[in-house]
Amino acid sequence: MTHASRPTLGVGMVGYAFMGRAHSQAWRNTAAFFDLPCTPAMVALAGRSRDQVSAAAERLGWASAETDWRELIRRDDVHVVDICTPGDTHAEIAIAALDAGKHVLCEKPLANTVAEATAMAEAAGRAAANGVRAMVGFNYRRVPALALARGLVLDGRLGTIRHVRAQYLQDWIVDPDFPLVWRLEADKAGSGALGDIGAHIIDAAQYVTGDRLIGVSALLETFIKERPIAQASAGLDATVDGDDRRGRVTVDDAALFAGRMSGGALASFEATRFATGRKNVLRLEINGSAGSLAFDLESMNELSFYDHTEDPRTAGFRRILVTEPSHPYAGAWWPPGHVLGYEHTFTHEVKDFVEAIASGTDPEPSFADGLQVQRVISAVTHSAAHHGAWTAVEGAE
Ligand code: SOE
Repeated sequence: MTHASRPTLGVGMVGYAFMGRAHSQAWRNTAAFFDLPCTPAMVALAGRSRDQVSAAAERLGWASAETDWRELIRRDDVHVVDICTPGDTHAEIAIAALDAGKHVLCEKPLANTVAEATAMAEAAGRAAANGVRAMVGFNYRRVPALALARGLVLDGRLGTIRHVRAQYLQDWIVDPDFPLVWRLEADKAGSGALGDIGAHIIDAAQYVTGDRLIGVSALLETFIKERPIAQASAGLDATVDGDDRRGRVTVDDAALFAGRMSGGALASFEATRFATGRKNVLRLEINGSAGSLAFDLESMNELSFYDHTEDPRTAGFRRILVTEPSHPYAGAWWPPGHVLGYEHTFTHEVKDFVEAIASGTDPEPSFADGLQVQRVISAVTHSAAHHGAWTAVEGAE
């Protein structure tokens, strides 16, 4: 089938800040690199301010702009709704879109509470019965090296998994004068480092091992309790604008927890925005009876693999450059050794989502997966509020 004769998949997106920009580039580029069964059309972008959303639509490649997401959902030319707004709006938009028969891609974390995530997973279940698909945007699953890691675990190359060690380290709020942006307000973001970046390592660890966290013992800390009031739309790069009023930080700055995985492994997780000098470090190490894997997002085209079955005289961690055509996603891009970046994870996410829609299969991570991560977050919050008391993850056997 030529590209021109393929059906069009009309996409509408809500939100156009950091994640909206990342998703826009994916919707723009995926069909140019992957042989998609249908062609995404960037039909409309929704945001509250007419001037700003129109300018963003033009800059990011959307054909039109809406000032109300409800209008986006009502449009017949929109088949997919992509939600890139703060967590407090995810449930309302996603449920309305699914109930209206639109496929939904929703940024992580799925919601701000277990109750919201449960309602969203139920809506996704109802929609699936009518061929409507929902996926949550844990984009790091689509780093080729992490997808390869998952494959090696599935092939049994690690044997029985004993340890999972996961870290997500940033430092963008180390300065006590960094303003109180929405990510630091519980009513908008749900939680702090825990839900924003902790959610990523919870999902990545569970995805790579195929196991689930069943219980946790946790600590949460808010080092800076008050910060200068920010302008409403301020993002990660916000600056103080001379206003010296301060407001209360209502989320965690850092989360640290130990856990048990369903397969018997012991796990440790650390998510912080106070790791000075660490800008966006996602590290995952997994030790099994037959070998180990190590990944670091700062070297995202590499995976370290130790094969414990090799001759001990020559065994050792070796660095696999994950850019071969036989590696996940890599063949669609450049010749071996020509590396990929952060934005490609979103392109791969869109590819998988579009293929699932076209083939009528449920994409992963599903809203049920997003709900399960939310339950882990809730168990961590509960444990931390009870001096680190052991807390079972709801739904875990
Ligand atoms: C900000 O902390 C953030 O942009 C997260 O929200 C993203 O999900 C992560 O990929 C990078 O850091």
